[in-house]
Amino acid sequence: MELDERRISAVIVRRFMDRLLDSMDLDVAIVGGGPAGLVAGHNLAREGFKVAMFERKLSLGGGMWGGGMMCIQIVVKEEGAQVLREFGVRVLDEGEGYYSADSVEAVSTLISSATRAGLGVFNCVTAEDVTMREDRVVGLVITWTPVEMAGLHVDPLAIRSRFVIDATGHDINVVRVVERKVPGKLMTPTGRAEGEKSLWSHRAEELTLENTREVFPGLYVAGMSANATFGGPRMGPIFGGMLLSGRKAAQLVSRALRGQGGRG
Ligand code: 48F
Repeated sequence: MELDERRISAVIVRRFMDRLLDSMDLDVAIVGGGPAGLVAGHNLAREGFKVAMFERKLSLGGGMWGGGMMCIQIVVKEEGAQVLREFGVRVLDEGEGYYSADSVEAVSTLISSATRAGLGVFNCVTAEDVTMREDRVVGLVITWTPVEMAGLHVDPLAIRSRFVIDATGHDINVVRVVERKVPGKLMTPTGRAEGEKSLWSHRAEELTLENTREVFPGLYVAGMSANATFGGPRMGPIFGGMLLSGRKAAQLVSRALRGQGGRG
């Protein structure tokens, strides 16, 4: 068989367009492919919901690849170690309740598990805005990251989603846009994004989980986004909170979808 370049190109374009068209109407749109978003996406996809992830960068994994200061190891407590083991990541017992894992193995395993579970991934795609109705967020406005980077004046596209999860980490990019542009208040003490506080690993681990919840009708926060939205501290290279937050976000959204007669 002689390879035909047109055939190669056509396969790529058709497959991608099928995926994009199929994602115009989602159960859950996850913005951000860090550890929290990946666990949430994996669990929701495994339940049978129609879920897609939009990640600004070329690669998924967010801030997990680099471990702490590019020493490619992460640290977790027992509950986080348990989540990693469930995914098949090898975990070392460091004693006294500390566990470690290779960050590259952890990220690549999460990505592989999530995509195999059925999570539709759109990398190099930035969520630049949300779509709204009177009382809730109903989807995302997306564009190619290179368009955003080049500052090109190109109109975006929009997708519909019954729920959106902001898993954009420290920057809380979806929450910020809702705070700025959607009428109404966030479900935070001040009605606005409270902003992240300085590093306190122990407290941050607890708060990440507590703060993982709905922040505006139709919009949930997970991972570092939860703490930055509700005013918790950052936690440094301890990642159990991110994993458990992703799991909790999936549970909450799953319950909400089932309450609406969802597909999963
Ligand atoms: O930052 P990130 O890894 O978020 P996370 O899952 O985990 C936080 C930890 O990595 C670390 C930490 C733990 O100690 O504090 O920072 O909460 O991943 C967030 C992802 O969101 C993408 C961004 O490129 C990153 O990969 N992202 C941010 N804004 C957008 C976006 C956007 N507007 N559209 C698409 N992706």
